[in-house]
Amino acid sequence: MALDAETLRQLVETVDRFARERLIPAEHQVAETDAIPDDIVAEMREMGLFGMSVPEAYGGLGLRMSEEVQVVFALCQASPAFRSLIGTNNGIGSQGIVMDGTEEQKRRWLPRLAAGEIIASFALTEPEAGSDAASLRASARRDGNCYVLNGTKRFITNAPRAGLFTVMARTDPSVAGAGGISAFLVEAGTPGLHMGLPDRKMGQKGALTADIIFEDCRVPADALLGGVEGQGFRTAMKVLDRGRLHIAAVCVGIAERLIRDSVCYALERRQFGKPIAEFQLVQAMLADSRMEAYAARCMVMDAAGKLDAGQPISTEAACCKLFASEMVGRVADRAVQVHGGAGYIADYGIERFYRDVRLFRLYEGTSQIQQIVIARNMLRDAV
Ligand code: COS
Repeated sequence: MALDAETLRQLVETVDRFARERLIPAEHQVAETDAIPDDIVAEMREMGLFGMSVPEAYGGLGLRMSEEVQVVFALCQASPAFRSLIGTNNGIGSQGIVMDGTEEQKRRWLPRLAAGEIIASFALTEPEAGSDAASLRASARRDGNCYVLNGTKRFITNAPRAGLFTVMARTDPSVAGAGGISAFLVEAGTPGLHMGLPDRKMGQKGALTADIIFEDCRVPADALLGGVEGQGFRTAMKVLDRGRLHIAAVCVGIAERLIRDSVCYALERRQFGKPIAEFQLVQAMLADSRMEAYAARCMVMDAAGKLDAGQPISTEAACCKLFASEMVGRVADRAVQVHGGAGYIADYGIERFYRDVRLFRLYEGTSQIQQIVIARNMLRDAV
């Protein structure tokens, strides 16, 4: 649904205020406890944040991508842990169902995902299949009216909280690559589905990941996404195209927060008898960060507009993810530099962002995978 300009402005303003008044003050607690307080989760549910990308017909806000990214810019001025909680329900955890699910699967799952009643996870990566996702080994063997799943999935975002997993598994062992892979909707609590301990990560405390292990996990045949075998990898790639654009928007929001904090600090902090903001070498760092964040924002808005217009955006999404995730790494590095020694001290929060943003160059496809996607598409389009 295209919101009218005034409704969109109000939504973005509400999320902006929520981030400033509720989320930023809770960042330290989230990092210390590795958990998001229940009252904040409840408020996120009430605001509809779990269902931004779910069509209105299934209980979501049904935002267009160009609207969703503007909400994400505002939300992501706060720690990325908050976005991560709603990220899978809006992105990789729900979009497979939105794009390729049967009507029955949509009716069964999307309203609960949109309401934030359950959390969705996306289980593609395995111990031996990361960037080379099509080499995954998890298997789903047909047995009467069921499929029997076996295998291990690694680094699965929100797995410890999830009520529903979209699991990519090989239904046709005779096909080595993408064609033998199917997607399944597996409920948490299904016998044979085991959860690993939450991973101990470099950053992004409060955003949980874990292994999930399938041991003769039996799911009904109607858990097959879209009811068609052999489509799982293509679904995953389409979901990731959209997800990469969303992550680029996350990077823009965080970069803008870090720039704001750097400007405030540079105006307050005095050395050599004046605020460090008056020194041109500090100004150069601020200006470079502003320039790069602006470029990334423009890229994201352009690609989102193309997606809304129904154009293919595989190349644009990879460009956005590549540029924005590398950009926010540089911005975070400069933010530490502007803050000097304080940038290295936990109390100021800047070092936490420095660690948090490192993940964006890795998940939903490394920077090198984005380069491959962009170059492959260029070469394909040239012939
Ligand atoms: N949209 C729709 N279909 C796509 C697609 C896209 N963006 N990208 C690929 N496909 C289809 C291809 O058209 C092909 O279909 P056909 O068999 O019908 O021709 C199939 O998927 C296989 O594509 P391809 O041959 O390009 O697959 P590769 O094994 O070479 O892998 C990369 C492609 C490397 C791009 C893919 O494995 C990838 O993105 N890896 C990173 C995975 C990732 O991001 N992991 C993060 C974990 S999730 S948080």
